Amino acid sequence: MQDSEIVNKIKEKYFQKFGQSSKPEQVRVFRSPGRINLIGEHTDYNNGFVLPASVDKAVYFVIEPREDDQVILHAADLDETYSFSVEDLSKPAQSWAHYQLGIIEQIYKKGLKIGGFQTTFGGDVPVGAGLSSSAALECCLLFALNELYDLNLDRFSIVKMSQKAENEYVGVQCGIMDQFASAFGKEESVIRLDCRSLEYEYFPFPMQDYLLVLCDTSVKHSLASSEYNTRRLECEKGIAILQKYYPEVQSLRDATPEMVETHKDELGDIVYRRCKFITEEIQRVQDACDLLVEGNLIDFGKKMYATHQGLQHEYEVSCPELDFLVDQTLSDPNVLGSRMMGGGFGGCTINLVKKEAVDAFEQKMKAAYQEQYQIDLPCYKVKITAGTGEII
Ligand code: GAF
Repeated sequence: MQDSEIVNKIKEKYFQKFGQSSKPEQVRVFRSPGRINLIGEHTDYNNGFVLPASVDKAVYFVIEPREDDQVILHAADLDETYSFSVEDLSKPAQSWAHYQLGIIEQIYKKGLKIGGFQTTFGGDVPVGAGLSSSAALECCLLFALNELYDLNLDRFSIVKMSQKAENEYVGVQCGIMDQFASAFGKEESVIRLDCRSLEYEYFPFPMQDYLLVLCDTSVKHSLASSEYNTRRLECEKGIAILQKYYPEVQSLRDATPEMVETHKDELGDIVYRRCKFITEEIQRVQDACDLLVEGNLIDFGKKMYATHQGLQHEYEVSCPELDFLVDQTLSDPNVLGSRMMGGGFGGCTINLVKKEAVDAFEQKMKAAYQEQYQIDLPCYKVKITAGTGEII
């Protein structure tokens, strides 16, 4: 669906819910996209590099300030409402509202103030598919409130506060990649982000004759969040051991695959494999960017496969459904690269597929997945679009 169609639908629901505004100029619309990640998985919380981009699936808020202190959140897709006083941040039963309350909490933690507001929000980022609809929600609301209440926050603050909302209020210990990609995305470009310094560079993504297609396993194994936290702890164990020999290693970003190899025995099998993957993956992002500059999509695709191998066997965050989908592409000459994307244990694979073969690719993947798991496989062709902003 086009942006304008979705916006019209959400606007319609807003006016059905709240009636016509007495000050129509105060009703504004904001958009934050979901994200993909080409290479650089689980490297963000290791202070490494990532290569995400924001896509043409987004969250939209139709929003207006209120004269009282009430906040009315209306989730268009669920047709559910949660209302509260702007100063009451107690956790509601509706988990979808935690992201918005987390944002308000961060505004207070900065010593800033806002008044009441009413909003209808919705969009087309598939939930639970690994496109980070949660980061899009957080960035969109904070960007909107920043405009409505002149909070004077720059994009970096919006990103950091959105990540903190997720860490502190929602309780998910995510890194910074998703919020950064949603806020800083640029049309037809991937972002190489240094998660330590937050320096970033855009690389035009030369699609040539290829398209990016996501294949959504439609599963989310319950291990996802506990294993995510376990991986973080395993990386910390690795750092503590490497630090004994290399005091300059403050995070795995400062370590090299050679250091990890040298201390293989002391790291032990599991921590060794985690550290090996992360140090190699950080290097892989840099190499992948060189390939983009050369326009070498063939070798770029090989890096995507290498990332998947590492995530499957060394970092162990894949799952049979994701591995199955990647395996299906291995003998397909129209696919340059395929890998699981995001935190793992479900969600999507990202595939670089020859344009003219995309329809056949989708059909083949759907049929194979149906036969293996008796599950329908949604496939999304994604375009890289701009990051968070107002729709005028
Ligand atoms: C999830 C997290 F939210 C990100 O911060 C990142 O760690 C990703 O998993 C793995 O690369 O999306």
